[in-house]
Amino acid sequence: MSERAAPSFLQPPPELGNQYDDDRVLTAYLRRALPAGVLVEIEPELREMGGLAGGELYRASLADRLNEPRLTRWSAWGERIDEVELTGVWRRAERLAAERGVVAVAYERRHGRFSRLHQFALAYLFTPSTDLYSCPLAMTDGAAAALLASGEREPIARAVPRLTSRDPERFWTSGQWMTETTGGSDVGGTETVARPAPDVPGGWRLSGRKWFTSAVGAQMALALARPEGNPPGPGGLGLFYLETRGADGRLAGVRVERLKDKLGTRKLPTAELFLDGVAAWPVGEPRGGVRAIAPMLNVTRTWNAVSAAAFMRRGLALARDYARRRVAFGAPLADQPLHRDTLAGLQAEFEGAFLLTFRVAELLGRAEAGEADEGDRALLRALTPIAKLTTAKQAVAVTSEVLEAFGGAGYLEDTGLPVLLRDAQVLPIWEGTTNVLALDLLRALGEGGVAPLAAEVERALEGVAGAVEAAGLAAPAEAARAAVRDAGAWLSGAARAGRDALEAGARRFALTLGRALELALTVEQAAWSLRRESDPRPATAARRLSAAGVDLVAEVAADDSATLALDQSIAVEVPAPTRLPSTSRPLARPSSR
Ligand code: MFK
Repeated sequence: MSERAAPSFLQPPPELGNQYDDDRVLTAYLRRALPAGVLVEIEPELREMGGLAGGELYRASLADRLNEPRLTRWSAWGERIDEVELTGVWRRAERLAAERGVVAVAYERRHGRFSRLHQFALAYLFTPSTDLYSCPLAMTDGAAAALLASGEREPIARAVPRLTSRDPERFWTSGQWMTETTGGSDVGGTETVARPAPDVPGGWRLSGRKWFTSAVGAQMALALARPEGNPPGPGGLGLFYLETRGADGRLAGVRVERLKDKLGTRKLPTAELFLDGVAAWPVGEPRGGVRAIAPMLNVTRTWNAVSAAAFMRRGLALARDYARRRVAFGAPLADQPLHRDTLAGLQAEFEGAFLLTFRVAELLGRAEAGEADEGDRALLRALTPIAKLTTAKQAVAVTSEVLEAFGGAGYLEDTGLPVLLRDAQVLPIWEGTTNVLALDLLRALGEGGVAPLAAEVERALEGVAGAVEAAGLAAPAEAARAAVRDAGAWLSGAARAGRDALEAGARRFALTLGRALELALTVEQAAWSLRRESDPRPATAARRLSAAGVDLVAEVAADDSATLALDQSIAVEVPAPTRLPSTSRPLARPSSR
């Protein structure tokens, strides 16, 4: 038997270190945002999670690459069982998440208003090495928040201690069952019916098909359904609490029709379910369900932004390490100007996304600790959709570039790189698309316009003057202010022009605000890092983010959009060409010499 000759060259693969210690952006931000005593207390947990994320969990997720959850619908003897077998990383992640309190920390509130920063820092480290186990955690966190906001004593007493437990044997995750064939965005079309059930004390039974539900392994779910006799549309929906399994541990009143065949997030058992009279209890009045589930949406959207920042950071950590190991044209990529320039642009996007996301976490923590004033609450409401939509788009763009930074290796499945892009692609879709979130921003701003966002930019830029002059930050600071001013002027004009004009420009408006806020928050961090730690790197990121462009507001006629989007020709009158006077000459003539 002939042996293959050993290759003359072997490329060392990228490696990860401790993902807490190596993350200059996370660690500097926490030093700025947390009281020193809080940081000293939580740092060992973060460091430990960073070690797992860069070591054991990362290796486990690479080794488990080809595994996917499996649905077995029938037993050998013909019984309908609908068993879903999870992957090894997921089983490990479930225990770890409970033990480390990746949800619980936010509700234990050991550090008052800083508890959300603590929790989301853990989640950010945990996410990129656990095959999207962050999805059920996001739902679990959101369900706990929605139940607590409802004030409904029974489901709170039954579920919240489990959703926030650190004991893996007691820990429950929650599903969020909204999407039906009529739409994941327009949930007002929900066809699932709720009927009072005399055999269920105080309860109802739900029947209908949920087309796309998060992780089917959950022990409970919050579901939207229409109580029989309620009017059509979103106003007629109720929010219901249900438990998925009976006392025997088997699914009760729920059939798993199939697992969805998705582009990415393939470790996540996203399922199509049939609710066959599952017992459920209303959360609040059996109407106004959209309003009742909104606290869940806002928490899961924050998780979405945390995941976006985490994926970008993971991609950059790998690409940066690889740039030092990969030699081409006689030099490591890290020493080549164009490669460095490319990575620098990505790093700036990541830094902006990170700071915007964690500003939302700060405000959420403040609100939950009862320390938010009216201005903070208005800002949190507006920043949540802004952060979700802006960071999700950045995550797709950045992970796509990260793959390119590896050349052909970035396109090969067994490097473990392509999954970064596939998984990131869900972020602009999950929990509200970019357009749905842009419209939500209009809803959130209401009559008040951009005032809370302009105030936030001023807050971030307050007191940075000396550092601004020193590090070339005046232009980025002014670009952030000008973009918010421009967005405000556009909003007033579009509001006068009518709803169509407002909606047509809503995405550009929202992304402008997202980029402007990222820039202002990056300048704020830059000034602090310069003054307190003599670190010029965040200032470089601010200048770079500014150079990449902030203001996307543009005057686009709604008719033009309709024409281009649908490629429809509309009759236009074109004036006859004006004849050039006979004396005029062509602008450029080939030289006769
Ligand atoms: C690791 C990553 C984590 C992520 C994993 C996720 C996996 C899960 C997979 C999925 O489930 S994806 C599907 C997710 N679907 C959505 O996120 C829904 C997207 N659609 C929307 O968000 C629409 O804007 C919405 C359904 C809310 C529109 O519904 P309506 O009923 O037409 O809205 P309406 O009437 O304006 O609002 C009803 C009430 O809710 C109003 O309050 P009032 O009744 O007091 O006036 C609104 O102000 C309130 N509301 C709506 N959105 C809100 C909100 N309140 C606070 N925050 C919000 N975000």
